[in-house]
Amino acid sequence: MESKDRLFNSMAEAVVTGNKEAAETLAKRALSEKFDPHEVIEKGYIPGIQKAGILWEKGEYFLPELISSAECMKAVMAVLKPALKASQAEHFSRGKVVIGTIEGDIHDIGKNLVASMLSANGFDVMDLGADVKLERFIDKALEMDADLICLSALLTTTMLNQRRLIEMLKERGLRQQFKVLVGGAPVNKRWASDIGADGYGENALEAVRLAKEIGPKRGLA
Ligand code: B12
Repeated sequence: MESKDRLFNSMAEAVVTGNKEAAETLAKRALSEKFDPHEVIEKGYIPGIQKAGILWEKGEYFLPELISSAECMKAVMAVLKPALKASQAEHFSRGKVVIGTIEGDIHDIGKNLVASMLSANGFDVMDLGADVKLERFIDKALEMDADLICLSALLTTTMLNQRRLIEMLKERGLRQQFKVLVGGAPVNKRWASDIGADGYGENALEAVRLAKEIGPKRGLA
């Protein structure tokens, strides 16, 4: 147990210091020791990017450091993704999801995590990336007859686009056709209810729980 905690600490440390090689090596080690990839992300790596964020807020880190930490998260997710998928035993689709970081916003670490977890939990996920135009979310959701649209926003300015997207769905008479989940650091339950979203998830696990609860039109969950 103690060694597991030590491993988690080393993972966080690798992300904080932007040591991509160490971050990847530790992820591979965790896999070879058969650790649960969800736990590894939640307890090992997320605390690292959060700490980098705190150092940035304190003015001790600047953009280059933050970018290095973000690169570590991406590298680690690439290593862990197959294991996340493999940990999902069922092979039916729980529903179709369109996900992306909203227009004007390039933060994609949290969105990637949510997308990976949804996919690992049996959803068909179409990840549109970051800085996604509002029309594109709607076009794609229509094209694939999605159940859920998941919108990530990390900036107080871009979270306004979550509201805008819901307005656009209403204007086009499509609001009933898709459930909309919102998330991201500045977002909360109150905001979700103010803008008429169907749900707010504080983290990736919560996103999965909500998606299972409210998601599928076809009652597969
Ligand atoms: C890493 C980071 C960056 C990286 C992003 C790299 C990348 N590829 O994503 C870089 C360095 C590029 C960056 C750039 C900028 N950043 Co920045 N960044 C951060 C930082 C430190 C961490 C974000 C993160 O990845 N967290 C870890 C992930 C795992 O958490 P998360 O994103 O919150 O996601 C979780 C939940 O929110 C939830 N979730 C997320 N999305 C969704 C969606 C749904 C549907 C659901 C249900 C749940 C859900 O689940 C996720 C997993 O648990 C935050 C600080 C913070 N406190 O958030 C600042 C922060 C978000 N950035 C900030 C700023 C200002 C910027 C810049 C404008 C800086 C600049 N001057 O250029 C630019 C943005 C440019 C733009 N147009 O987007 C501010 C925002 C302030 C504000 N109030 O708006 C913050 C808060 C830092 C600060 N305190 O000043 N940033």
